[in-house]
Amino acid sequence: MDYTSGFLSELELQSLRECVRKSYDPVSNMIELDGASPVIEKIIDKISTVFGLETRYLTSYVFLACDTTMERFKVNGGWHTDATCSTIDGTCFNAWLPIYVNSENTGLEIIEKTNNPKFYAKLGDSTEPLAILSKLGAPHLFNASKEDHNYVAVNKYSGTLTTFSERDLQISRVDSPKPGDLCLFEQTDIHRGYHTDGMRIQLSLKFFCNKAKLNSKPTNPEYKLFKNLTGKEDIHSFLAIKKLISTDRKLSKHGTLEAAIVDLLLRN
Ligand SMILES: O=C(O)CCC(=O)C(=O)O
Repeated sequence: MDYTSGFLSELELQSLRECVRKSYDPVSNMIELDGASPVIEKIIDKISTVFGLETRYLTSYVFLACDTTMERFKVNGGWHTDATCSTIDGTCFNAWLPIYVNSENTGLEIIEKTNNPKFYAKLGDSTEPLAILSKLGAPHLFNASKEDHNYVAVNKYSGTLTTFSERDLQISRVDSPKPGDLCLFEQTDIHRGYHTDGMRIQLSLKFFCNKAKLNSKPTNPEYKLFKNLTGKEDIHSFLAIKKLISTDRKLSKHGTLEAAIVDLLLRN
């Protein structure tokens, strides 16, 4: 991973906040960032400098981290890989960029492949959909395990279970980020946000390597439907169709409240 403190200037940050305020739809946390292309270009340049890879922008998500939104991670811990890495066959990056922070205890943890090669070798292909559950949340999955592990990674495609403990892994951390800082990491690196007290509003902008293709394996469940409907192969059209066929337009109980908070906190 690569961390840059003060990646955005105050002016760039203000303009990005304004884009988020205008585009935020509380039904979905996927966000169209109209007007944010200078920031997107800056991130593409940064990925090229640090990782030596040419990438294209895919989409963005907005996160509001507060005690209520983090509640659902309490049982299973929140570790995950990003779903886009199962849609795309090739290297994908997550650009984690806080735009509002008023908490001292907030940040990100990443289990990087480069620092934990043996662990990832056990997991198999890390683009395959992975669910990570804790002993507290799924005790029955630990019955056969002789080890004193507290997590299990379930590869839903290959059907393999890998138990593990955080104490055996090298975990990279971003603690107390400031708005406008940037953390770049691969989407197949298992990660989670952590947070208590106050609020953090943050963007996760997704990028994919120029050479990447749409994943045509069965691990991408909508691929065949997309192909039948459009005959196309490009990643952006796939994402548009995926959005179109998604029927989940139910507003969360907190949805309208979250929209009001995001709007209020991001006013410059
Ligand atoms: O920042 C967070 O709390 C979660 C972010 C995350 O999971 C992501 O960017 O994929």
